[in-house]
Amino acid sequence: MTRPPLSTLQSAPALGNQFLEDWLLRAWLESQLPEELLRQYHPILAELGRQSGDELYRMQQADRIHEPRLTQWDAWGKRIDHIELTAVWQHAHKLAAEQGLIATGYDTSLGEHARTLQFALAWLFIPSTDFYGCPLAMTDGAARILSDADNTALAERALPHLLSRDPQQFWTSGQWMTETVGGSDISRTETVARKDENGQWRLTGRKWFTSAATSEIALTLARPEGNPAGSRGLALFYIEPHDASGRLRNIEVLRLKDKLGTRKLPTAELWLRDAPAEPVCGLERGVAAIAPMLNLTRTWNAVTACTLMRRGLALAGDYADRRQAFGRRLIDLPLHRRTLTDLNADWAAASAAALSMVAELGRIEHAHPEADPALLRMLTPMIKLGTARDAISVLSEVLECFGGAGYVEDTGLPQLLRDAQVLSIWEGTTNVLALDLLRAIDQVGLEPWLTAQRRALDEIRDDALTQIGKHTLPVLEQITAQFELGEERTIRNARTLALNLYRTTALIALARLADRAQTRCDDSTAAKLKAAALHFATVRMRLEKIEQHIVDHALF
Ligand code: MFK
Repeated sequence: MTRPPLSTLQSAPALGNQFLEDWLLRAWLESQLPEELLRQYHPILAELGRQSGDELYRMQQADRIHEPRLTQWDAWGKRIDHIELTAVWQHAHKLAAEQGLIATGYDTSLGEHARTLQFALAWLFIPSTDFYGCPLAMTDGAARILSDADNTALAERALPHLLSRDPQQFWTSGQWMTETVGGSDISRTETVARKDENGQWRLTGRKWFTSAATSEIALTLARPEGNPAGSRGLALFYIEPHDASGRLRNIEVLRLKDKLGTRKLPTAELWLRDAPAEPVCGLERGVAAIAPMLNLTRTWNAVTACTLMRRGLALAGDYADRRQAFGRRLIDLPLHRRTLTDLNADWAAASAAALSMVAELGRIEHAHPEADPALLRMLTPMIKLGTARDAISVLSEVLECFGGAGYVEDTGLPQLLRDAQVLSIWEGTTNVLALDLLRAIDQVGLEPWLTAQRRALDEIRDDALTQIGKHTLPVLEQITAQFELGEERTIRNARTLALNLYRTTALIALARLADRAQTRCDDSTAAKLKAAALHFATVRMRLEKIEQHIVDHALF
């Protein structure tokens, strides 16, 4: 048998230090943080960036075919419902605690920058840990709720674990919401809460999609017996699913979900049969009570979208530098270079939007006088839905940048696209979030958003960057002026409105970052950011037309 000559083999893409090579993340931190904090965190981020591109990435690839395994019965017939996690997940738990992936966000000594630093760590951690960011997102949400809930007993019990940097003490939290009646319309939740003869609350119902089923605690919704229908009749409960010996407490794991992506994540279907639970904050208004968790997991979702795009683009960029085709490196082929430019501009705009949302969150939690909760209420659904859609389209193109190799499982590349697909589903689909955005606009109007965008534009000094921003705002003011809230037409246009608002927000955030980079970053980084902003504005900004007269066509 003749073998092809070895010289025809070309090398695989490789990753360098994922912090030092990430010009956008570094520019963001340089433009946001006081010098002393930057100096303090630079070595920490550089070390995590090194691990992310080196041993964590190698470990992830070596562990590629493994998935969590559910064993429901032991050899002697006892029900055990044990979930065995993958090696990456076991390591990720330890690393997340040690690196303070949750604790940093609640470190009051970091002031308004706590969230920026927390999500900078997450930025580097997420793409190399097989979606361990999912339980971290929910843990963050639980920590927020328990910090604010005025329930001293639960706060004293759980918060030291959720905020621990000791892997032995660190707990993660699940969020058990979706039931068979639906993941979007939570108001129809069927799980019932009743008090037993000892005064202990117990929950009975079937939770259909519970991600990170191995977490030490979970927040969940149930309807106390006798409460009215609808979301107001639901209450928020705290659960510790396992007893001290690790056995589930009146909970059965019916199966692990056979998902398109995020396959390392043990998403389970659970049956609660009088599972003991504690109310977190009263016995009604459960959806409102869990909303802070939803908003935080949506923030993590947006950051995850950007980090997955970044991972795909880092690999595609490296590959383009080494792969030869048509007598040249891919990067020297004009059309390939242009494609990578388009994708990097999309990523840069998405990232600037997501990171500015994170900064606003940090300012609000630190009671910054200029921070505006109404603005964040709008930004969260808008940026979650926009970055999720970007991640799916960018990562689909990233796979194409590798030709056939992008379609082959053992390159590790297809997983990127499959995982990204969950981002527009988990924590609210595009349509649900578009409607949530309308609800937020309905409450406070567009003014908080317009004010923030105008203020950002006013700060821009560079001529070219000023032009692109200024061009966009009047268009948006015009479009939004045509909206009549509550009208059927507005609801039908909600997705278009949301995406237009998202793209404009992203462009302005990127233009402002590019402008700041001119005084705070090195010339090469500033030039890259300016190029990304101009490219996004002139080539990639895709404002969609709002239809004033939609008629029902007989399509479906
Ligand atoms: C990581 C990988 C994961 C692996 C696989 C997972 C696959 C997918 C699994 C899933 O199923 S994920 C789906 C998760 N589900 C969601 O994220 C919920 C999506 N639905 C919504 O967000 C709906 O908008 C909502 C459930 C909130 C609507 O419910 P209602 O009952 O119609 O709520 P309503 O009446 O609008 O609001 C109730 C209260 O909550 C109001 O407060 P008040 O009682 O004071 O009036 C609202 O203002 C408040 N609220 C709702 N959304 C809020 C909020 N407050 C702040 N922020 C928000 N986002």
